[in-house]
Amino acid sequence: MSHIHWYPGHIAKAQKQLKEKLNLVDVIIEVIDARIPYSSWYKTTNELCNNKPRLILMNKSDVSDIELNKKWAQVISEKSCCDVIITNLSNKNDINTIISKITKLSEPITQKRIEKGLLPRATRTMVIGMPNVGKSSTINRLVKRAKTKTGAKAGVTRQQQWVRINDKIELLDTPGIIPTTQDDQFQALKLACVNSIGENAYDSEYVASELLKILISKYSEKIRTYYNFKDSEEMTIETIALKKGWILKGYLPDTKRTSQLILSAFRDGRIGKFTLETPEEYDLI
Ligand SMILES: Nc1nc2c(ncn2[C@@H]2O[C@H](COP(=O)(O)OP(=O)(O)OP(=O)(O)O)[C@@H](O)[C@H]2O)c(=O)[nH]1
Ligand SMILES: [Mg+2]
Repeated sequence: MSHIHWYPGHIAKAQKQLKEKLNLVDVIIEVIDARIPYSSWYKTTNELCNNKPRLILMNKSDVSDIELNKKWAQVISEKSCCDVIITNLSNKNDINTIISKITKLSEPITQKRIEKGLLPRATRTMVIGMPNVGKSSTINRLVKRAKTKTGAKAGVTRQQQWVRINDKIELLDTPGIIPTTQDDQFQALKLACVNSIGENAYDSEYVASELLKILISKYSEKIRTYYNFKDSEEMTIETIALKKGWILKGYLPDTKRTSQLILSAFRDGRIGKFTLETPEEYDLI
């Protein structure tokens, strides 16, 4: 089995910087990826963030399983004891909900400042999450401008950056972090599937073939229809390559290209709206 080396140096630095900024911020927004809610969710955020008021955004809901979105949001809300909002890039309705939740979470802090006779100031909100889950895109949506850099690969944000959304709220964008405590290879595999791990850290043929197995076990009909496979036909990277005509000289299947095409079709939601894990698999229900 191929090993996934998911811990690049810039993440260690980012984790240190995150801890340094903790005392400055009032509220934490944690962004997770709705296609892998369990694997992209920090189970230890409370300890990591000194029990600061927290809101979880389950993002990329446009490319994940609608039924599982609701189920996961409820489970994560119960387990984390904080509100979970289902969000995606093209949804405009969630922006006001996010802003009003931040305001609500910051009320006790504002109240304390008033009691201490301190001047009111904007609520400082730190946006955290694993790489590529959509932290910077969410900030841009909240400010309605491309204030932060975004991109379809892990590690686009390299440095922390403050962004003001109005005179009441400031947001701190942070580089995506995979916790050092996460060494579960199956979770690492799923993080690779959603592009949360830099592509130099893994073998794309291995990740695509494992993704294919998960999709066949969970969404067999949709994936067979997409690649035009009958129930009786075996579906592998090789057979997909041959069927699609992605072949090399000598009629050999081009497994490298096929793997990359399977990964990008999944990541873009072209095959279907898929969620790779259920709460039952993790004994959460
Ligand atoms: N389909 C879909 N794509 C999204 C959504 N939100 C963000 N993206 C895309 O996901 C990619 C990553 O978004 P970013 O905002 O850069 O992610 P990030 O969490 O800031 O990533 P790092 O800075 O690398 O940690 C970009 O290509 C975005 O366009 C969403 O809700 N749905
Ligand atoms: Mg970013």
